Amino acid sequence: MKRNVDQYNRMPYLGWLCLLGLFASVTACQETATPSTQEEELEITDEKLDHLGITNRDMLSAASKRALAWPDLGNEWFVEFKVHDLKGDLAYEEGVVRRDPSAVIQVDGKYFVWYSRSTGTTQGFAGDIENEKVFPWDRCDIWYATSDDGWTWKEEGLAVPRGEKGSYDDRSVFTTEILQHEGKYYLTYQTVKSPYVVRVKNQIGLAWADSPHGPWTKTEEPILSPADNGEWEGEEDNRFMVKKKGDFDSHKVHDPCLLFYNDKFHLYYKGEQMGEEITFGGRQIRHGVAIADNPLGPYVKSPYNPISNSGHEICVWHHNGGIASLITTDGPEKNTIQWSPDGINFEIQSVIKGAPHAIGLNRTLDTETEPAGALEWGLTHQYKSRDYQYIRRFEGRRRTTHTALGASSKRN
Ligand code: AAL
Repeated sequence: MKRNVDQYNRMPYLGWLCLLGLFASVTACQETATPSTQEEELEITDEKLDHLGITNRDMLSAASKRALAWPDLGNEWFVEFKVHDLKGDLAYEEGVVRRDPSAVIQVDGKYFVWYSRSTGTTQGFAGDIENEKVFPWDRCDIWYATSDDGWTWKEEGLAVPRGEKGSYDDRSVFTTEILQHEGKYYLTYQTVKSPYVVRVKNQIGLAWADSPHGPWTKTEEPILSPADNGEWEGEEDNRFMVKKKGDFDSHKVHDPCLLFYNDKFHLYYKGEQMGEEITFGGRQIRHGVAIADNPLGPYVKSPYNPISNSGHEICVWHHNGGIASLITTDGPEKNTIQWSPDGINFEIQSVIKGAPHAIGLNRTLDTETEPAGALEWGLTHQYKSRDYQYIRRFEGRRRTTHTALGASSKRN
């Protein structure tokens, strides 16, 4: 039975429909976004009302109207997580920062992971910037570790060091990701040049090798930089004072993750904007993608950027011919898993309770067929204190029932 449910404001409605729709729903959204009349027809069946627990079809609250406009999603992407300590060299070590693990890959039967490593406490921007650390990820180098079982790890040593004084990466190299492609290995990572002031721009570097043990060759220049169309206000080292904010990535390009997709190299990244604000969803953090024919670049930012209006660290994987993305921490769409058929146009597939931070996915898992397959296990980091973070293992599991102890979970 069809009912007119739109005597009120239809815009939030359409907004949520766009926000939560699958590709098909978006098509529908685009169609209904330009109706010939002000009226909008939504199909409200008795079955749908029963499913949503809506008793009176003539008295629909704003929440009920939104629920009726939700796309018809299953719970295949609804995942919950547990986090465990690792053993060996990646167990917590006082005085050492190990954070932002890369994806886990397997070579000759051994798991490999790369990560940011530094030592010592963090003093922040009020300290002696020239000699101290402004963040735990300041003065980092990229190290790596191996494991036979994914639980006990051996730290193998330095993979990619900071550059020489005066180079674009002389202050810190950190938050790395790995791509294994046609017998070669590509590490992408964040770079900062001294001095590490609040307004410093962050760039993305790349190093490649023929073996996961290196040696690593860096590209001469960063492969990605922030947009240059923002304008600071005044000389104070303050990132909130701007004349113009500029693109979503006008201040920092972060968390690079390189995927080979549709015969091109897709560099997914997080952008921070000059003059960032706190909105109704928290920090203004968005994701973009830059695409290249060659792994070493040049990378061209997609004209569709930003491709996510929320999120934090990049966590993307191949699924069903498209790309899936875990969106955490910041923005109105945080704690969602999204999927795009083309690596650009992402739609929400599930809204989850939360997720481990800075996930390094396990690239050995089957991610193409099972929606949540990529999240079965991998690595994450956790704050032991403001100064020290350590790498842990997460396990994700699709959740389909909520039952009391001893009760049956059987459904008709
Ligand atoms: C992380 C990442 C980047 C930031 C910092 C270290 O969560 O987004 O890596 O620079 O925090």
